Amino acid sequence: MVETPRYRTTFVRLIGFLRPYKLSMGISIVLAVGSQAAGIAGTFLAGSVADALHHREHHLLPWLVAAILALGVVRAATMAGRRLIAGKQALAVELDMRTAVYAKLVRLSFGFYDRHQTGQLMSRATVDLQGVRFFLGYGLIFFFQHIFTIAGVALVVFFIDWKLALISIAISPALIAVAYRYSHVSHPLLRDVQQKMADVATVAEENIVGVHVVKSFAQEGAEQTKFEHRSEAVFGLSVKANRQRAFYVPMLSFLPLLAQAAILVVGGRMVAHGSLSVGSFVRFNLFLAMLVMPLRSLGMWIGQAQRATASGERIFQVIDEPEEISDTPGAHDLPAGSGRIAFESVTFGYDAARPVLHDIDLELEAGKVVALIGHTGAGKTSLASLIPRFYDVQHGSVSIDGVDVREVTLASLRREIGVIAQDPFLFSATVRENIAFGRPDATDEDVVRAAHLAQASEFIETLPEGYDTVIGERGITLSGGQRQRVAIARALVVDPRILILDDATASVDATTEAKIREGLREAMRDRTTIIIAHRLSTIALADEIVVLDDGRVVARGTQEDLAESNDVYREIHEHGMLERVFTEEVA
Ligand code: DCP
Ligand code: MG
Repeated sequence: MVETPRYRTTFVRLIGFLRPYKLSMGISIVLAVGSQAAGIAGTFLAGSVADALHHREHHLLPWLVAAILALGVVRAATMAGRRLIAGKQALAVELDMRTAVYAKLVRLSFGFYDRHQTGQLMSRATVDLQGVRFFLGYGLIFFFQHIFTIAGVALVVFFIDWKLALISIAISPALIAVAYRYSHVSHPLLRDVQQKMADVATVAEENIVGVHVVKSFAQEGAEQTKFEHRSEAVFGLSVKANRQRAFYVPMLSFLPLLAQAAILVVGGRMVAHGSLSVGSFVRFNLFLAMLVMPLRSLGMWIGQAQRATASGERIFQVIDEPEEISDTPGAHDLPAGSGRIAFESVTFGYDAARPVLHDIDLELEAGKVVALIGHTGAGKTSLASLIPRFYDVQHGSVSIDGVDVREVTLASLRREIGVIAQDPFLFSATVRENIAFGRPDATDEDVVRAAHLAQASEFIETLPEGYDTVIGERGITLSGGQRQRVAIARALVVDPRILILDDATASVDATTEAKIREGLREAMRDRTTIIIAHRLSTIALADEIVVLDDGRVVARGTQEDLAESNDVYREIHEHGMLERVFTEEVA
């Protein structure tokens, strides 16, 4: 059953989830054992009925039947109690595990999400949790119940006739061997099935999220083929697993029948010779029938434990993932300040071996607006994402008002930084809830004020239910420019010291862009603002421009300075969006 130390560790850790439920586990096991004991006693009395009939002691019959019935009631009552208690505990364990996984998922850093596919994570949070849930909830209780039944029945049959008992027990080693073999071959296979299932989830997820791309390139067919291939891989492996099951499971239930046949032959002869009572013969057969189920279930249980452990391994991989970005011991809140940002010899790469920012020294004055420009891939977004500590630098430091961002708590740091991403994500909730996301206690006035600053209030008021309109998947769809303005309002409602706008106006037309720009002018007042921009009109908002090229700061200055001295600036100016917008504006 146990293959590797890692496997054993995972198993032990899974069991650890039961620790808070020791009491209810204990009670459930006692009840489970109690119901089995009542079953064994009842079966024993059934043999006594046969003896009573054989010896014509008819007056005993009513008593025996009453006792059997009473035992039946005890059995039913304990079973009901066990189901109630164990069922609740199973649900509670599931809740705990789910909470542990999600608590980890929300704490994990951007780097983790860069490295993992959404489908893989979703499958861990759902399919794998399911695999573990049943096992942890009921598995162990069943295990004890089966073990008790097997041991109890074995004891009773030895007491009746040890020779017959030996015959019936003789089959157990073979049974255990087959069960072991089964779990041994099934574990790696089942893990592969789980893995391939996650692949399927990934393709499905990408096709749903990326439906626009798939359709606009008319790749439905190709994507379907890809999906089918992955699904077929799951099918193939599952068929293989099914073949194993089809062979081993019947085998596990057939072996005990061999023992039963032997008992019928040997025991029958003993009854004929008078060395065994009819009652004991009946008991023996009933007890053997009673053994078949637990023995077989034990085999199944091993398979289930295997599956749960395979799932557990994958869940623990998430739970064990180091939190790359977390509060350092002794972290304090970001002290009050005006928002001066300093990069000192910063080198950073998503993969430490491949830096995308090299030796950056940059100081941004408090309350000023800086436009960050550069070719695509120059490292603009990367540089900006170091300020809220979405990633940590490999060398050097990033500080705000003289304090290294790694020394302060993430919560206090991020509260002071409003980030508007290149493609802002809005929740499927009301406009109000989206704007108040970073400050759930924001009043209606706060929300309206932020929307006003972001030039969003006008269009929000024309929505069917104003600020209570549900947007996103469950509601109406906003245009790119509208989403961007809601995102700006969301950033402003927390009143951050620092504002980072990543290409915030790239996806909107010139008129909307002009409106957003107006909103920004207000929003940027008294904040240090970094605008990653491509349009000259947006860049015009800035007090200063910083030019990044290939991960290095190559120039900084005003528009006029750079127009004369900087090649990158001129190049962007001549080719990129800058020129186009510029002409549009002039026109
Ligand atoms: N990069 C990476 N992993 C990520 C994000 C980026 O390896 N999760 C790489 C891709 C680029 C480099 O880092 O080679 C810089 O990427 P940026 O996103 O910082 O580049 P820009 O923001 O300047 O580009 P754009 O104008 O296209 O947004
Ligand atoms: Mg970018």
